[in-house]
Amino acid sequence: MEKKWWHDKVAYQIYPKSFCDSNGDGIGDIPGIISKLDYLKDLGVDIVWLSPCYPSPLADQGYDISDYYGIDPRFGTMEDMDRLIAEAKKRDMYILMDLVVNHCSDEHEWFQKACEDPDGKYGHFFYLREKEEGKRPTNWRSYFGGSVWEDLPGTNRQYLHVFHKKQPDLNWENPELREEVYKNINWWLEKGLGGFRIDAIMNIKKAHPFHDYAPDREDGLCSVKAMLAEAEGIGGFLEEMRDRTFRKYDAFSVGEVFSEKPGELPGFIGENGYFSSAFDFSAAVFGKSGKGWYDADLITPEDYKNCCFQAQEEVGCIGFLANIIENHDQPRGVSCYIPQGDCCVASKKMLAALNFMLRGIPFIYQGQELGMENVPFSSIEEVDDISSLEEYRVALAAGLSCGEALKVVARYSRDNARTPMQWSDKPHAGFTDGTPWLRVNPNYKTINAAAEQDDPDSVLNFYGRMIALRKDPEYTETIVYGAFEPFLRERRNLMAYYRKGEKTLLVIGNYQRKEQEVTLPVSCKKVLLNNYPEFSILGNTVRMRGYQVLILEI
Ligand code: TEU
Ligand code: CA
Repeated sequence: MEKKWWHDKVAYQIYPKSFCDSNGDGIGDIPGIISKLDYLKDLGVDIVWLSPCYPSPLADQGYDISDYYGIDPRFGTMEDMDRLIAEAKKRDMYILMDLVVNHCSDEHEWFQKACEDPDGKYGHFFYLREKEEGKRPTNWRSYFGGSVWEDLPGTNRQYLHVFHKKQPDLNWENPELREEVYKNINWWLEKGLGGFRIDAIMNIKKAHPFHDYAPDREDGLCSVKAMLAEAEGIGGFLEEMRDRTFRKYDAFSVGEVFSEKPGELPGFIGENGYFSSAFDFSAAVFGKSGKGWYDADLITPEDYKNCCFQAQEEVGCIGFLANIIENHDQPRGVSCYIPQGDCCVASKKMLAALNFMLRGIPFIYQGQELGMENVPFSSIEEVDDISSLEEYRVALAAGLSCGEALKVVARYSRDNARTPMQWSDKPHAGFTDGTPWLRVNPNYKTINAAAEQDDPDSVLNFYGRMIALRKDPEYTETIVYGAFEPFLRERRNLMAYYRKGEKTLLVIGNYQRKEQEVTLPVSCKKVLLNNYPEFSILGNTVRMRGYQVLILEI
């Protein structure tokens, strides 16, 4: 396999609105990000992905873009952005922007022009259909609830939106639209960006001609996913995009790729794939039901192991997955993947190491390195996220009480990941001098960067050690390129695997509160990382404490 500059990198996702506020307006901003670049560099981060900071009405927190060539004044100026790219470069770091081109905002100029003249050039940038009284063009339900069809203001048409009605879908079948997208990507790459994270990309190819599918809920609608499952030929668009943009700049691209069809992985991230990498969402989607969050199954340690292992085995050496514990759309990983009641410093470190040592490119989401946890919501009024509010409604409609519905939303809400970054024990966790746009998690007094920097046993310092190990020239080849192979796969509440390259490493996590004995296949040469002070071995048998994790060279 041809080596690429991103293979051995460590990436970090910033949610700009909640990362660091430099001017006291309660909203994180680009100058705030610049002020924390040294923090990220010290941690060992190479690639920084920013969730959208383009001009946006923020109907979906910036995933509704009204100008692809600008920076929202809330987040700063284009000069700030240029400075961020330059400051990152000085530190050998790369900035990724978020590429949101399945849809734009209904406040984008293209959409405004489509409303003025639906038969003109910009009408063809969207999916428009003739409006028929009392009838929708199709019965598809949008991701955020309700029909995907909405009246095009001032016309006799309706437009398609698979997400919120303020996010009209762009018509990728139209070559003129595609040209606009490529022009924009190249404009940013010319500025010296390292690349892009590519949003919701599986939605750009629709199944034509549009038709109804069997309803899957009482609202008579069916999930838009039924249509996407029938769509063929996304590869044509993605190849064209790659060749016209990323490839020319040797840029890194990581796709938000959901539910690709069996056998499609090599096309996406293989040697000549559409993207450099794609996120592994297998644990994030585990147990989710078509009915809604209220019907989801909790994930157990065995399930988590199986999700990771299946994804690793499927990808093999085809390419590199982007491994995540959480992102801005997910609850905090430590609150989901660690059995309830067992979330503690040791178990957080165990989860971190088990995920981080998988083959692929590790992506850390802001605050994950501190062990940030879900929020104790006490009322639905505290929830901002549109998808959580819809899921609350769905849960109530299914007969849950307000209290039960709130519990469901609290478990899965995207706001869990969107509360301000916890920098210190100062007011509002040191995120802002003003009033934060979203409430700070009350646990910031103990879980915060300043306190953890001073504590050698903190989650933060454990992340630092893991990253340092990945960058240790003795081990880089094995950790980056070494093959993944399960160890004692059938053993309950044990998640263990080899990484086999120049060296052989064994990663072992005792995924339970109880102690557990593990007999090593050969003797241990060296303990590279341990989340406990002790390492108790007799012969080749290790006695592992609750939630102990070990990275061994054997
Ligand atoms: O998410 C795409 C996606 O598939 C979402 O439906 C996801 O499953 C949902 O957020 C769970 O509640 C991307 C972005 O990451 C997300 O923040 C945006 O809301 C969405 O696209 C629309 O741009
Ligand atoms: Ca600000």
